[in-house]
Amino acid sequence: MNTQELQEAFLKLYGKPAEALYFSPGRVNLIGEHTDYNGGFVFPCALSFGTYLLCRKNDDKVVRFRSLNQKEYVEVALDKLQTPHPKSWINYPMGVFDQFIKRGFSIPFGLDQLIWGDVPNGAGLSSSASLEVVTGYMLNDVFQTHLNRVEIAKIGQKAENEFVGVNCGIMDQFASANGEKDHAIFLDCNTLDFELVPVKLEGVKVLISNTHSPHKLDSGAYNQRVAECKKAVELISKVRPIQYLAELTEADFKEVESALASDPVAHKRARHVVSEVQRTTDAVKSLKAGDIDKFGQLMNASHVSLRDDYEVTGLELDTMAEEAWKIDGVIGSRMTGGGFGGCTVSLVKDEAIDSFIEKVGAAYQAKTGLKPDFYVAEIGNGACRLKLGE
Ligand code: GAF
Repeated sequence: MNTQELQEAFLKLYGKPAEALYFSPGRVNLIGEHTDYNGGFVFPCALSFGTYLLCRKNDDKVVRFRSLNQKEYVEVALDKLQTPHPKSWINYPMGVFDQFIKRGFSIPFGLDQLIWGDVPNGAGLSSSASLEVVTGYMLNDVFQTHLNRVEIAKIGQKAENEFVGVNCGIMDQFASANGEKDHAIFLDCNTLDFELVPVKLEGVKVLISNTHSPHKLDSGAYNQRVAECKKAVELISKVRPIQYLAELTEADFKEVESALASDPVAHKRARHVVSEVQRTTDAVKSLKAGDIDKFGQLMNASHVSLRDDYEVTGLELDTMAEEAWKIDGVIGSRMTGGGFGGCTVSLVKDEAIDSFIEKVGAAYQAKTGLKPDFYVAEIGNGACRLKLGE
């Protein structure tokens, strides 16, 4: 849908035109996976697809949540905005309202909202974070709360932690709020310092491959990884007090890893995190130095570590990445996002894109029985307000 069609849909639904229109993107992470909640580095970029939100104030003292992607329509009284709905998509935006109220901001009047997104659902490209951030960006604008983009990202993350129950890190919301066209964000998830690094690669595209494998990033499997890392921190802290796994260099890890001898799972998880933080630092360095081949090798190594040590890949993601590695002109390929299904991200030379789609697509379908989708990523800007009437 284009924004004109969205405005028409709003008018049809509510009988009055929208007063404002907002957008916040999904993201793809180039490297640095499952490092954010461990205080480490990530390197995501915002995509050109994301979530749109149109709204209008009302005098009815209710907030209306309506999405063109979802069947369910919910109307919530202003004094019920902090009560989660059982198992509903509404909890993502409602969690953001909840965070605003918890910070002492009042929601003095009702809102009619219409939401629509073009991030493929359940693909691990942050449709949820884009919904949270577009809601936060809208509330900040409509109620003039003067929060900056980092605060809006933090609110989105807290909404997901507290209202939805996924103990995610800040990467997705941060990328959605702070993305910049043709740049990736080198973010230190401990300090939230970040640097925008240009990703305009001569003759190379960022290709996203959607496995369409049933999305298994439920809070259970994800939260289990978060808990395993916490356990590793506790065990290591008996010999060297740390707050986050990312505080350890690979050399430090060698010195303390015997503290994890009693828990081989925690040992593997920690080894992934410590090595992934190093790979992310090295990858950004190599990109800046123009050594794209090195960047690609680090992407491949990241996938192997997520497969063997973090165990968040599975048949579909492994097949997609491993088939990609066989293609001439593929610089690197790895799973992206939380895992357990979703997408891979690959750097592919222009001339190899067609054969990638054909060969990887066929091999993937033969091995998994699933038909994949491929998108050439356009790296876009972070959350914004769009002009109406266009
Ligand atoms: C999901 C989470 F939401 C992020 O915070 C991050 O942990 C990612 O998985 C893995 O890197 O997208």
